[in-house]
Amino acid sequence: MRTDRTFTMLKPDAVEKGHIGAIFEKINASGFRIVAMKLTQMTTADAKEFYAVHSERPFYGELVEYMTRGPIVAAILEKENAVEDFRTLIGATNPADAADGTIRKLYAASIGENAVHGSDSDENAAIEGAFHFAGREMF
Ligand code: 3AN
Repeated sequence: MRTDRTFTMLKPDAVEKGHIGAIFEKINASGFRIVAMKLTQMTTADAKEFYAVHSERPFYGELVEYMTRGPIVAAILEKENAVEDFRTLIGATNPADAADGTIRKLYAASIGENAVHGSDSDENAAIEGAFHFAGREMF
């Protein structure tokens, strides 16, 4: 399995607020290469499947509603140590705990609406990338 790729989504709040350009500028400046990218909107079924691991959590319904309310930017990013380095770049799940200069510190409003997703393992990066992209959309 590749260990040099991660998967990200700029979530509906980040897209609504017009942060796509600023966030990708940080992603590029941090040395990630864009392997795949698109503006898309998840259906309720898509979001339920994508976040199935959280189905027993109290925030699951709210999370599915939030993630389907508008378009997202889905992307696959490549860099050595991509998963860990991207998690460092985005910062803690709760923006109140995120380090200065991280994407969530700069652009996220709350733990629920936290602007950006980053895969938490190489295995999930591959699963999540394949969820959103066909092979011919990866470069
Ligand atoms: P991360 O996105 O940092 O990997 P996860 O996987 O624990 O965090 O959570 C997935 C998503 O679920 C978060 N990005 C956030 O939108 C939402 N979420 C997580 N924890 C909470 C919470 N306590 N209350 C509301 N939403 C949450």
